[in-house]
Amino acid sequence: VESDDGGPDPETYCGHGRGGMGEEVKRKEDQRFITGRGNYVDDIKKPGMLHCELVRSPHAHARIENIDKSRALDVDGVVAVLTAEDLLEYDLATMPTLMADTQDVLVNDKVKFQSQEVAAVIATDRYTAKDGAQKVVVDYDVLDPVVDPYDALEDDAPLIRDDIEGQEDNHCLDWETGDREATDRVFDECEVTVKEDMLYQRLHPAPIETCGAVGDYDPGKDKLTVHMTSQAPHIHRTLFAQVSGIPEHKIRIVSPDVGGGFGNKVPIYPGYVVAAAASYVLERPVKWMEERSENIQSTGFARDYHMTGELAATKEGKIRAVRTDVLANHGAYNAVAQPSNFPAGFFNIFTGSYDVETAYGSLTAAYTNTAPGGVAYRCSFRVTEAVYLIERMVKVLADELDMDPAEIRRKNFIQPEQFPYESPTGWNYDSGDYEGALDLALEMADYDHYREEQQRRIDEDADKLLGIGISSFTEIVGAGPGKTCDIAGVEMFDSADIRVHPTGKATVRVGVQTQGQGHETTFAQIVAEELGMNVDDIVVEHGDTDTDPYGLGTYGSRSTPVAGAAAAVAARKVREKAKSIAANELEAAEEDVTWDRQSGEFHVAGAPERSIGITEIAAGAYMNHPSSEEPGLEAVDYYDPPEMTYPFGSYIVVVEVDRETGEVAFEKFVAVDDCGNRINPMVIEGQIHGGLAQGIGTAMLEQVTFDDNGNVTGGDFMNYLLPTSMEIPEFETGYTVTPSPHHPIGAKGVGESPTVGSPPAIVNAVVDAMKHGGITHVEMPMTPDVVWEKLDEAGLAI
Ligand code: MCN
Ligand code: CUN
Repeated sequence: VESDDGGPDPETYCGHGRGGMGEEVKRKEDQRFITGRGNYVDDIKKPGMLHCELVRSPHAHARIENIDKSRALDVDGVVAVLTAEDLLEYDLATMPTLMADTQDVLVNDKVKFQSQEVAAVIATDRYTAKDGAQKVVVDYDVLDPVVDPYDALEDDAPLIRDDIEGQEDNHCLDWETGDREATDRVFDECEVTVKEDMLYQRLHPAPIETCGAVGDYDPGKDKLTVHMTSQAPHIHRTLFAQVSGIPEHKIRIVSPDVGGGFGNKVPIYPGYVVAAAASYVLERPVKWMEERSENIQSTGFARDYHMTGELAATKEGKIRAVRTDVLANHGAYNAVAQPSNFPAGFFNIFTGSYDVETAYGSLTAAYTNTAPGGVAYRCSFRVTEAVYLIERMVKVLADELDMDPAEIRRKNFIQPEQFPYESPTGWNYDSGDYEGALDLALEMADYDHYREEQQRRIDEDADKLLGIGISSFTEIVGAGPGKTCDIAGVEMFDSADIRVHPTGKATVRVGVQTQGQGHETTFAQIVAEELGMNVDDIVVEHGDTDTDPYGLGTYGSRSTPVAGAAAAVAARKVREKAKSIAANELEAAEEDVTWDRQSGEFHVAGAPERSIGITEIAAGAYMNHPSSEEPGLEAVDYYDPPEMTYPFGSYIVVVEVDRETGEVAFEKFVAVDDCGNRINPMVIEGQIHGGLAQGIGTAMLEQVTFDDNGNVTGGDFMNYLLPTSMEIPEFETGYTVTPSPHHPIGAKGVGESPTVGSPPAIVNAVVDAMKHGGITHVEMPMTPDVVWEKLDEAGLAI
């Protein structure tokens, strides 16, 4: 359903004072969050509820020889101890991962990563369950672990996946994209080539709320209700039905308030299955709630991409080809959370914002004795890695040619008139104006001034060096289309269901799931805009498979591109019917009635005083419906996007590097984003701030590391360093608006842009500060010791 009045032109979406598109509406949900009235999984208490604690393996690689439950069962209050043997009886000992691998729910034979789930103790309260868990005696035959993906692919590496028939080594998968021959040819003939190895380190998504579930099987209704921390309740229900054999209509998944997801809550974890299975077996509600260190050690991690990047260019700085090779650590199972057909996610967007002739990428993934994962933490399905690769390489090339990194980008940008643009790896970019965003960022950053200041400090041999880093990234968000993107076979569409009630208020239900992004506000704004309603008259619901239309969930910044589109289209369907009712109420012919976006009312052409708004129309729909229409006023839309959306931006970071200590301080941090038409600028600003903070964490502090035994070194926030307000500088944000031509309201996603775009800008800045010493790369996280080593190597340390 097209808009009948010229939207998605940004000019028409300028705010009409009712809380529609473009207005800084305060987040409706914050009232309950900031007054402690949120309702999270751990807030759920049910009569007779039992508590579950998992026994986790202290070894990364070990065969289980025996499990003795007896001492645990002797603990007063322990109701049951479950092991794989018990689950086998119900055919629940294993579960499929989102990439069709098979993961143990409770380890049957061999532990494959430290903290893997071995047994579950169910007791009357959490403390008793914990006591019981400590009394489960597991005999392990400890095997040699391998945690490094390079070591894992050595001939003499211990075989991790002996459960897969025919598997002889730790090789997980190979993947390639682009044109190898054409790319090699360009590299052979090109005047300038550059190459750099870089690690995008393993990260932890770190939501405030850890994962948890309350399973509640009702034998009277023969229905299983699972409250769980889920970014994708509907697809989780489908998977639950497939795994358990319980018919799908007899399962209800409720994802109540979710305290941050960041991709952590896309996969299904054994704890969810155990809580649900235990409630089924015991016929009592069972709660499982993860502790912080369990979350850090076992949850779906992010990145762990060992990349080699290469560019081929002319002496003038025109990039002709990009080549990359990656070794990916997938952990013990292939359990990345991404569309089924994309074994490397959307990494193949690695030509970024640049118009290059040809490109080729290859990737190998390895199994290791580490927790599974790879796609999480505001990553847009591995666009983080792709953007890091290309934005780092452009800087490497600029330094090789002694060119200004802004200038070299300008020379290579895809130009506005080239859209829709097909990339050498087959992506179809919808729209962009990369130079516009870069120009604005340069101006905001006072770029020329800092370049002069940088040189001055070098000339004067100052103690603190200055570095300026740029990243001009392009993202790809909003999966589907369903024909290319699916999760476990289900096409990646999304949905919205709008019901306008007799008094003119509305309930909107969507198939996506907010974890803090503000959907209760922004989806209401879309509907308010398209129906001329006041945003306060609309309530948005989500996260209940019994009541919401089926959707694929929130991740990959897809909510606005897909469910946002569904909300707009559903609203326009309601508006179609509203028009007929308006004509009836106004006693005019339908073709004489028009809708005015400014006033949000229908009126008779040529007689603006004869107008009618949604309240009267709703009354008409229920109390005086025209004979040509059914009573009621509602519509549902299932939206399969024709394409993805390609938000973009330019970030400029100025850092000061202390030659004595290796410490890095932020002087300036400018972020210009373009997410097409903006629904709520304040929500976007919040998304950008949060994501930039996580980008700073990535670049400066965060990394999941392992010791030689495969233990996560420091599974807590004393060791896994998250940035606090002390480490976060003042951000200066700006924006441009380049609407998506195929999205009903011209919007693109934005939730992951700042995390995707900022790490390369920060690394580029630190490298830039030392480039006169010949430094071409610094690995993340750039802690003072790492930076000092580089200063020392460059002869710049004092
Ligand atoms: N928005 C807007 N105008 C646009 C685009 C978006 O006003 N043109 C608003 C949206 O209406 C929405 C928010 O910005 O309220 C983010 O929208 P979108 O880009 O569609 O992303 P999603 O809603 O799908 O959120 C997912 C994304 C991802 S994948 C991760 S990871 C992440 C992120 O959002 N996790 C978050 N931001 C997070 N923010 C919080 N607080 N908590 C998380 O767990
Ligand atoms: Cu990759 S993290 Mo978000 O897509 O849920």
